[in-house]
Amino acid sequence: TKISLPTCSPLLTKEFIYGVATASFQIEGGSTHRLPCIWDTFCDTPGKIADNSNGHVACDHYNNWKKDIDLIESLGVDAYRLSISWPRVITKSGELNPEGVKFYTDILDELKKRNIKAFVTLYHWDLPQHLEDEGGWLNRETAYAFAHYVDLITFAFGDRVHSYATLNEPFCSAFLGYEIGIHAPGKVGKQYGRKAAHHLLLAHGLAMTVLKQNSPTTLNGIVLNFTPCYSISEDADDIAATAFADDYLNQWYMKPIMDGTYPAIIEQLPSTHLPDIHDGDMAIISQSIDYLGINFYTRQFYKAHPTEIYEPIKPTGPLTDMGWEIYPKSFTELLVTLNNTYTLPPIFITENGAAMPDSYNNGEINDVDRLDYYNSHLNAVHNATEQGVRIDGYFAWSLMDNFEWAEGYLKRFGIVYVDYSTQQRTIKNSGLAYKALISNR
Ligand code: PNW
Repeated sequence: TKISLPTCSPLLTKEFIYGVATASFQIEGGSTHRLPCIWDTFCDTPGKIADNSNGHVACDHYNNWKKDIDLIESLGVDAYRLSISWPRVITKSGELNPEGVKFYTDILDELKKRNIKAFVTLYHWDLPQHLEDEGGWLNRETAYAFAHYVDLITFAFGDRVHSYATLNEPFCSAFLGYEIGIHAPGKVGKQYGRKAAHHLLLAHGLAMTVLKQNSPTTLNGIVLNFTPCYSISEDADDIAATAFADDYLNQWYMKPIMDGTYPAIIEQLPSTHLPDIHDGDMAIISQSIDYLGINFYTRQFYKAHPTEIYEPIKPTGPLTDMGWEIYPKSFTELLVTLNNTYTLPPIFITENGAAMPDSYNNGEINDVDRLDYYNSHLNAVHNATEQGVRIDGYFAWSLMDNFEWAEGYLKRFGIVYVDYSTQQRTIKNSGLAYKALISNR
């Protein structure tokens, strides 16, 4: 089995960028060499992580980074998307930590040597704990602290980077972390989510200003995740509930950046749930970006609810190990709809992939379901390009199995298998198919 695309596809040209993606907390370990972050604290809170694990060792990428770059090179990818651990590179007093900076400049130098483009995400959820102690993303000052960190680190990285993303998935930070509490820091309350979201968006905007100054030649943007919303019926109440869910969960992060306004449903929210928007904030948030990173995994059905505004419906049909429905058609629909709704910059698919069973067969890891997922979803991306959407690249999530947040190490998204007792890496069949696709272009 392999990944096959229509012969004339733009996804089969050398200009299309293929990559693999990771995030600092999920792979690095090396936790004694950095400040504590909100995910360390969350992992230490009983009942939060499915296997009671933590990120102290993870894939021990902190010690294995060079071999991991060999692995990335062996896959033949054009680009590697990594994230920078803020608590590794900035001290409590807000200065650069030379040890942390060296860790990343060594990696970036090595990538450059091997002609692999570095796509650097500046925030993939590992907020320094001391900033959370001051209110975290509920505190407007955190946005300024982020801009300060971005100023220092981009200056230190110089010309080593191809592309920066300010934030990864502010939806996850704000909604999962501060509204329903299934991610760090585990706060629960509708009075928190929108406030955290606004400060995250402000942090993005302030960081964009810094990037335009310090790093005008890199591609600078943001990574958003979308879970397209579908109504369970043609019933007007269900359709209205679904539209609300889409504005609340997806467009809440997209529309401020593209149009400088929150979705109109903001008028329906109680004043206690509203963010504190200062004059000028929306202009900072909506300044131009060079590209938009889109992460896609699944879609979600909704219906109306007697007391809540919407109710998600438990998915049926083919599911991944996360319990997420496999429905590639909604990936195409998402990209086409966004293209019709907004004036989009070039798009990179910055994450797509699946947690799936891995079955061993004579030292071979035959993850047919994951391979199928990549095949169908790359074809979904192709179909979007056929309908006029400009897409410049695609990153598989993830390079290797890693700490899958609230699921701990129980769910595996890698195209490379990690044996956590030996830290041995083995390329899965999906990884070999991805490599073949890239080299056959
Ligand atoms: C993304 N949701 O997380 C993250 O960027 C990755 O770090 C993560 O490993 C990957 O997807 C797989 O989960 C998400 O509930 C987590 O909507 C949860 C959701 C979306 C994205």
